[in-house]
Amino acid sequence: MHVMPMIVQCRALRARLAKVIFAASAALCAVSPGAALAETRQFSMIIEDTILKLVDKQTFHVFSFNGQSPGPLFHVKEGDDVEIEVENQTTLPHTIHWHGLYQRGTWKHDGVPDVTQPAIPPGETFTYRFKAEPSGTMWYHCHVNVNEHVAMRGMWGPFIIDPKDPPPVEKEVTKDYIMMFSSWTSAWAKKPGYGGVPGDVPDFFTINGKAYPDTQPLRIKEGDVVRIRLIGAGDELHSIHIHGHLFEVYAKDGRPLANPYLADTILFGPGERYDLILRADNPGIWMVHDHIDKHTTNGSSPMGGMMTTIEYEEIPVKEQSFYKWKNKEFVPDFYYEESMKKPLDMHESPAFKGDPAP
Ligand SMILES: [Cu+2]
Repeated sequence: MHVMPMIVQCRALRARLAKVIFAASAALCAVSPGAALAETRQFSMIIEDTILKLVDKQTFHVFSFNGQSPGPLFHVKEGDDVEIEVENQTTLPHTIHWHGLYQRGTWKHDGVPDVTQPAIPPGETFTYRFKAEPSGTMWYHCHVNVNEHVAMRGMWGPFIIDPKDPPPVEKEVTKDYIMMFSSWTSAWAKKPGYGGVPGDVPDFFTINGKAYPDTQPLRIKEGDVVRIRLIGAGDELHSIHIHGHLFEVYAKDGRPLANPYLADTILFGPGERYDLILRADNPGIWMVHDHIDKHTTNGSSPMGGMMTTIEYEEIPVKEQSFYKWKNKEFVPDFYYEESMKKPLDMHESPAFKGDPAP
């Protein structure tokens, strides 16, 4: 009964101690400008059985990271040495693959069972060590039974690596959002260890683990330079359309494009990432949605799934009598936008926490 909280406390203490050491080393670095020393960053993550609410009454048994799905944000700098201790408290084996990272000289930390390591058995811990490179929008996910663990057990999270020398447009960004897309087959919701097989009919579709109307608006203001990082974390194609604007398709899989282009709709598939730059110049309330129409349903009900809005501060939302979200309770950090403003670290978000599975 008391063993688990003690382990957690120990971990928290260790993490805090590590932070103090790193803060001290960072201060030392600050007195030698130009040294540009890579930092070592240590984190820990526990994989747990968790019940996540997708929307309304639809819950799903997931394997969460520190109780949340999507998992915590890892936000580090290019060249940092990263150590992540992963403890498996579920009854099934898992690994973590750091999608997009080079793993030069550390291929045994790429997180693929039976290819780069044995899977982490229930009750055991594995520490991943690698250099944060290349820069850009990366992500992490389990690589055991990906058809189930990634496709419908919520085992993914964002891994953002800031470039050492950011291009000018990145310095202009005022709001930075992360959107992870995934689909779910409710027939398997209560059957961990099963599912993700041919014949599945996905019937719930989420952005950051929630389906409309339980998603959140992107709150911006005129003049904002908005970066939106789209991550195909699930098993389907998506065709995301943003109303009222053209955005610049800025980066693909973390790499800035040689020839960025303007668009209002972007198609991407499982595993892909696109970074969009949107200049906020058209105050209003604007729809953002997947144009693959079945992805905007919840079960058999229309007007759900992968939909959200952009709300400009200039528009008094509560006065729009027709607006579905006029009285919505706003949950910040739903797109990691608050965490992205904080110092480099691992950031958890209450917005993504579920309940412990019985
Ligand atoms: Cu797994």
